[in-house]
Amino acid sequence: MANLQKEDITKMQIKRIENEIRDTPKHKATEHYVGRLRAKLAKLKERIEEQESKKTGGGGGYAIRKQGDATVILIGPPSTGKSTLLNRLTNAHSKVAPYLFTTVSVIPGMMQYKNTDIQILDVPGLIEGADIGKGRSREVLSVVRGADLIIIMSDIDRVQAIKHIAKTLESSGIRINKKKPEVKIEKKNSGGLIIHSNIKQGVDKETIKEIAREMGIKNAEITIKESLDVEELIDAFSKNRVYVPAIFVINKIDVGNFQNHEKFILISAEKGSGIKKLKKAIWRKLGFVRVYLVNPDAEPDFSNPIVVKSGYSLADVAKKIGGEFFENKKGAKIWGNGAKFPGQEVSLGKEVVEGMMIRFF
Ligand SMILES: Nc1nc2c(ncn2[C@@H]2O[C@H](COP(=O)(O)OP(=O)(O)OP(=O)(O)O)[C@@H](O)[C@H]2O)c(=O)[nH]1
Ligand SMILES: [Mg+2]
Repeated sequence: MANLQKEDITKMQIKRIENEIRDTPKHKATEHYVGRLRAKLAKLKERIEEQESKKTGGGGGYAIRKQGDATVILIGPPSTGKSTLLNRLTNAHSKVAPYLFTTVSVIPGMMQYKNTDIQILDVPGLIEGADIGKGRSREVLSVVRGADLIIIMSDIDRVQAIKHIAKTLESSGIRINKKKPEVKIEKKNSGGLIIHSNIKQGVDKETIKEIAREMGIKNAEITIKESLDVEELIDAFSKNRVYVPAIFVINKIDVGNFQNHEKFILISAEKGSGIKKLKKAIWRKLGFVRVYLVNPDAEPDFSNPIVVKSGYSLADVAKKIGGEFFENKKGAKIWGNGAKFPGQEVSLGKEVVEGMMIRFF
C-alpha cells in the first residue's frame, strides 16, 4: 500500500512537469529551464520503473537463455501472426490460434541462415498503447532489453500499431535504431562537475551541468565527443537506456492491399511470401558479415566461410578462429570485395567486408 501511494505521488509529479514543459515557450532563454525539467521528468520515470519492478519482483519473470550467435525478439499486438512467423522461420512449434493472447510465455526457436544460428523469441502480444505494468508488457519489455534485434510486427489492418509500440519502447528507455551517445562519465567523490568537449554543443555548459545534476550525477568529469541535444544528454546520463536495432514488419498481406513502403517489410507468414527478404534483413541488421578463409597453398574460393560482425578487423577474425595456426599472423592477402586488386596485401587492421576472401600469412 505504501508503495502504491509513493507511486501515485510520482505519477502526479510527472503529470505536472509534463504540463509545465508543454506550457513553456521554447527559445534560447528558456532552454536551460526546460532542459532541467526534462531531466527531472526522466529521473521520475526512472523511479516509477524501479517502483514497478519492485512490485512485480524484479525485472521480468521470464527466464530465457540466450543461445546461438544472436537473439531476435518478435513483438507486436495480439494475433498479428507472430507465432505463425516463428514457426515459419525456425524449427519451433508455437501455438497459433485465431484469438487474442494465444502465446502466454516466451517460445524460442532457432533459425539457420548463412552459417549463423539466430535465436528468435516469440512472446505474448502487446496491448495497444500499453505502458509499463499493463498486461504482460513488463515481462516482454524486459526480454526486449536483452535482445540483439527487435522485430516489431503488426498486420495489414493495424499498421499504426507499429508506431505505438515503438513509442512504448521509447518511453521505457529502449532506443531503437539509434546510436549510443558518445559520452564518457568518470564519477568522482568531490569537485563538482567538469565538462570536456572539443565539439560545439547546441546546449550550453551550465544547462548540461543542470541536466547531469538532475539525473543524480553531482561530481564527475564528463567528456562529450559529439554534438548532442537535451534528450540525448539525458539518455547519456541515464542508467537504464539500451540501444537495439529494429525492423518493422507488416503481416497478412495476402488478405489486403498495402502501398509498399520503404520502412516496412511486407510478408505473409501463413503463405510464405516476403520471408526470404525478411531473413536477409534480419541477418543484415544484426551486422553479420561472411568472409571466406583461404588456406596458405589454396586458390581463393568460397568453400570455407566464417561469420563475423561488421566492424571486425582481420586481427579480430584471426582471434575468433583461434588455435595455434592463427597465432603470430603478420598480415593477409585478400580477394573479392574490399580488395583493390586480387591478392592485395593488407595489414591485420583491415576491416572485413561481406564476401572478402582472406589468406593469412
Ligand atoms: N491471412 C493470414 N492470416 C494469418 C497470417 N499469419 C497468421 N495468420 C492468422 O492469424 C491468427 C493469429 O496468428 P498467431 O500466429 O497465433 O498470432 P500471434 O501474433 O502469435 O498471437 P498472440 O500469441 O495471441 O499474440 C491465426 O488465425 C493465424 O492463422 C497470414 O500471413 N495471413
Ligand atoms: Mg502467439
